[in-house]
Amino acid sequence: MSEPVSSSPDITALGERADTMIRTLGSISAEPNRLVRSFLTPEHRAAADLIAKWMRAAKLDVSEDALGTVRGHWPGGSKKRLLIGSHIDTVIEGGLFDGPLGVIAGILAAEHFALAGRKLNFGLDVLAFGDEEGVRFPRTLASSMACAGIFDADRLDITDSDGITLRDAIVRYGKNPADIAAAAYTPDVAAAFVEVHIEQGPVLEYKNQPLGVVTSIAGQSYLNVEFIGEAGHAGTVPMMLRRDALAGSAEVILLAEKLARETKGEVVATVGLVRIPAAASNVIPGNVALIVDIRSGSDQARRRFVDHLKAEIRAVADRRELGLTMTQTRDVATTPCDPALQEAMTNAVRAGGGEPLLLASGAGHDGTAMARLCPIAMMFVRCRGGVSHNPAEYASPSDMGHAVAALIRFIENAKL
Ligand code: HGY
Ligand code: MN
Ligand code: MN
Repeated sequence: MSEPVSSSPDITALGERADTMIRTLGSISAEPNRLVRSFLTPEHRAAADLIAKWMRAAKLDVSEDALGTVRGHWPGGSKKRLLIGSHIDTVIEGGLFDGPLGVIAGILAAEHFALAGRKLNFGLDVLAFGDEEGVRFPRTLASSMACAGIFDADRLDITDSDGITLRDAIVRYGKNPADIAAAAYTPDVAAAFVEVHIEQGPVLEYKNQPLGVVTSIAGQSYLNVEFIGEAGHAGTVPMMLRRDALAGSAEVILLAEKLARETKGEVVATVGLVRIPAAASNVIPGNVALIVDIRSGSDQARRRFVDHLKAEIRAVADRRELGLTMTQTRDVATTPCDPALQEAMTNAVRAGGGEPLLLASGAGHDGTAMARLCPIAMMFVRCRGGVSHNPAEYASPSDMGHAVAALIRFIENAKL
């Protein structure tokens, strides 16, 4: 009996469906006026249920692992599986496309084969991870790490801002931490991991290309800095007698920006989170904590930058007679995408008429964890103005349709 043949992808219809699904998923939020969907929350549950419904409609076998990753499986002719996925959690006041696009593209691509009853030489697993943004817990990628078999159990004791441990959050979500190990794919099954993601930068738009192929995912360092000064009355303490922890923090924020600018693009540094536990307009801040997010495509440049910034932060503390605690809570190496998969992805994109750009990703992705399990590939999709982590985030239905069609071609021609 000849193999069933799936029809050639209808790019317009795929793009419109992707857009409708993205907007439907985007309506699931913890807050009415902005998109907030964090790990192991009721909103994560509702989003996971919707993803599972879509997977079942696509004729995929649906399951969920101990960290809430929703898995849609289409069996193939061997035990090998192509893993396709991204995340469904968001930053606070996030955009609709960062993460969900990769899950929805995976569902639509897998559906293309499943509805036609087409068996490939390998199975397809579409994965919806719930912990990529790291908004709820201070360490991130828990769900993809569990799939990759590199989940470290000591993170079960980290707590969110309400003091709830990851372990308790898993139990409250209805899962059993004892089942985390069973979530891991074995290398003989996981043939490759592919993620479709918005570029979150301006290059594809500038070059007028709808799709790109990712070469590597930038390495990341996190410096958690806490200054301890002396709280005081804003009206009575003379300026020269103050030990103002927020003024010291402000110096660090501007230093990180200045030093990063001096690297002329090699390193980027951001302070996006400052905590002032006893903030009041008429109190000299006595205690301030901040996180410096440092990224680079070069691990050497990033680590050199971290050492330099650490020395400067110590100098600020000394000069201002501030107490200082500084811990490096993240040191993630740059993750290369597999060269053979990059070529396969380039061919799949080119067959759609584009001339795919090769781009490094400044943003982090679940692929960093999945690369510890199997070779990875990423496809970038143009996003308007390169805007992301912002409600204005936007990818056109046409570009999303092209992305799904390219993913289908990638799957059709994959040699795993
Ligand atoms: O931080 C990142 O790059 C990703 O969006 N979590
Ligand atoms: Mn993302
Ligand atoms: Mn993101």
